[in-house]
Amino acid sequence: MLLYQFRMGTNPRRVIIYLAEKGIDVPRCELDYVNGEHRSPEYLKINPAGRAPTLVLEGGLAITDSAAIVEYLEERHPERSMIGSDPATRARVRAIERLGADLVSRCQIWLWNATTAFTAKEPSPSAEVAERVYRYVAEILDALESIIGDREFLAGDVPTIADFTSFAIFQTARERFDRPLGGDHPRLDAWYKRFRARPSAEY
Ligand SMILES: N[C@@H](CCC(=O)N[C@@H](CS)C(=O)NCC(=O)O)C(=O)O
Repeated sequence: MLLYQFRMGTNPRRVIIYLAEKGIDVPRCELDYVNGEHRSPEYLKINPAGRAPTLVLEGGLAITDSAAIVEYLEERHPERSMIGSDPATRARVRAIERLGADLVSRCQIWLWNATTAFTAKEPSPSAEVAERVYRYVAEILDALESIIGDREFLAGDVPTIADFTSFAIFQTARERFDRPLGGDHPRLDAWYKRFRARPSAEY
């Protein structure tokens, strides 16, 4: 088994944080983002989308999506579930996790425009586009702020994949790009700070 990753990439970090929380590990291959290793002919044979993470299994199957990788690993390691131990809980966790996945996608377009770090994706970053897209980001922040209520984690009182997905994009925005994502949402802000103190959140 081999996990292709960018150590600081939002979607790879959904898997990296999961592995740390789960207390398991897999061999890793760090891709060289700056030099475009993820777009090399060799890597495109493994993941035609040229994105990370990818988990390649012993038999050669390449799982090319962070959520699919996490679900696969959960099935292989069902002990101490990170999705929930009954159907209703799993449905709830997955619904919140998918809201987080939407947040990741919207934030990516926002960050491509709000910063100059992604010229390969957005050659003409635009503050005006960033401001407009941020409205779609805020819509999901408002929903998550309401969902978390007074609980410690997004889906309840234990950490789940719902936390890992949303936390990764908060961390990217806050720590890589100095944008206080969720800073104006007091419950999410407190959740972020609590989760950041966990060893799995080490950057
Ligand atoms: N749906 C995919 C998205 C993967 C993705 O967009 N990864 C980003 C890093 S966070 C990437 O590889 N970007 C490089 C590119 O698109 O060129 C997943 O969740 O794994």
